[in-house]
Amino acid sequence: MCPCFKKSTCVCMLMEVELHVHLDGAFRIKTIIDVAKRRGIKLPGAGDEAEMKKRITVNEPSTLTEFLGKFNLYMHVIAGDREAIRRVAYEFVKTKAREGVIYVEARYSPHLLANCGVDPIPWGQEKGDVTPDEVVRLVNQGLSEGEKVFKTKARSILCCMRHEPNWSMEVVELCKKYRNDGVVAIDLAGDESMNCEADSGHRKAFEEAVNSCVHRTVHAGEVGPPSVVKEAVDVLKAERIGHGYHTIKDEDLYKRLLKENMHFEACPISSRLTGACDPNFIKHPIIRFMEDKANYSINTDDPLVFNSTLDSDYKVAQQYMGFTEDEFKRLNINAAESCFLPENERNQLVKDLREAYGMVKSTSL
Ligand code: PRH
Ligand code: ZN
Repeated sequence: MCPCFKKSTCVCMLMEVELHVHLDGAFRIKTIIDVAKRRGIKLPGAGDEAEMKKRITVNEPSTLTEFLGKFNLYMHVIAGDREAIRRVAYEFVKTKAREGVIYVEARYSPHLLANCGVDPIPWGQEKGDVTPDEVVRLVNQGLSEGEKVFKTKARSILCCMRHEPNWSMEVVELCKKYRNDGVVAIDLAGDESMNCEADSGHRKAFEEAVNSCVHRTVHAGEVGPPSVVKEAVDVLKAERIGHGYHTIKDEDLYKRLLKENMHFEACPISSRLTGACDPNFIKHPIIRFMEDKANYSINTDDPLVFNSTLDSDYKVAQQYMGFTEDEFKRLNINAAESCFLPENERNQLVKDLREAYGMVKSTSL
C-alpha cells in the first residue's frame, strides 16, 4: 500500500500486518468457477464471472445476517474438496503478498469446509470423507506452500461458530493438535445479532483454550452491544476483540480496555456494509480509536464478499477519517505486537516493521 496515495506506481510501499481476515471470505471468484466446473457443480448465473461477482458481493449497507447469507452461494463449491481447500489457502497467501502484507492470520471454521465428521453437514453437501481435522491439515499445507513461494508469513485461527456450540470443543482440540503446524488461536465468529450470549459449549471450549495456552480472539461488539464485548473479555478471556466498535457506547468498559491495551481488529469497509456502523465513514468508531491512541489494526474481514482489498480499507481511513502515514505505521506496529506468534517471532516481526518504517537503524549495517 502506498502511504502517499497519489502515485499509482509509488515505490514507498508500506509493509502491513493483517490479523482479521476470513479465508472463506477471501476466495477468488475465478477459483470458485474453476472448481465448480471441475466438480460439475452448477453455479448461480451459470458461472459467469461478472454475474457471480454481482450476486456474491455486498455493495450497499446491509445487515450482518444478510451478509452471512452470501456464503451460501459458494461455500458448497470449495467445501469437501481437498485440492480446492489447499488451493484457496495457497492463493490467499499470494494475494496477501501482492498487497504488501508481511504477516497474516487467516481464520476459518474447519467444520464449514468439511463434508464428514460434522453435524449437520454444511451447505447441503452429500456426506463425503473430508473431516474438520483434514481440512486443517489441507489449509496448513496451502498456507505453508504459499509462505515458501511468496515470502508472506501466514498462520491460521480456527473459528467456533456462534450458532454451532457443539463444534467448539473439537475446534479447541484442533488448535492444540496443530499448534506447531501453523494454527495460532481460536475465535468465535458468526451472527452476534442472533446469538448474543455465548452458549456453554463455547464457554467450555474457551476455558480449555485458556488452560492449554491457546490464544483467543472473539467477534464481539461488531453489531452487538458492549455486554458482548464484556463477556468476551471476562468470560471467554479474549486477548483480542474482533471489531469491537460498540465498546465505545460503554465509556467505563472502553476506558478499562484502553488501559488494558486490548487490541481491536477493526475492518472499516466490512463494518459499513454489514450495517455494524453508521454508513458515514466520518462517524466511524475507529476515529475514536485513533484519537485515543488505542491498540487496533485495520483489516479486510471478507474481501471477496465486500469486493475490497487491504488497500481499499486503508484508503477509506485516509480519505474519510484523516489517517496519516504515521498512524498507519503505529497501527501496524500495534498489530505486530498483538499478533499470536510465539514471542521470539513476534519480536522479530515488530523489529522488521520498525526497520522498514525507518524507525530504528538496521542492525545489519
Ligand atoms: N462477523 C461475524 N462472522 C463472520 C464475519 C464477520 O466478521 N465474516 C465471516 N464470518 C463468519 C462466516 O460465517 C464464515 O464462514 C465464518 O465466519 C468462518 O470464517
Ligand atoms: Zn470477521
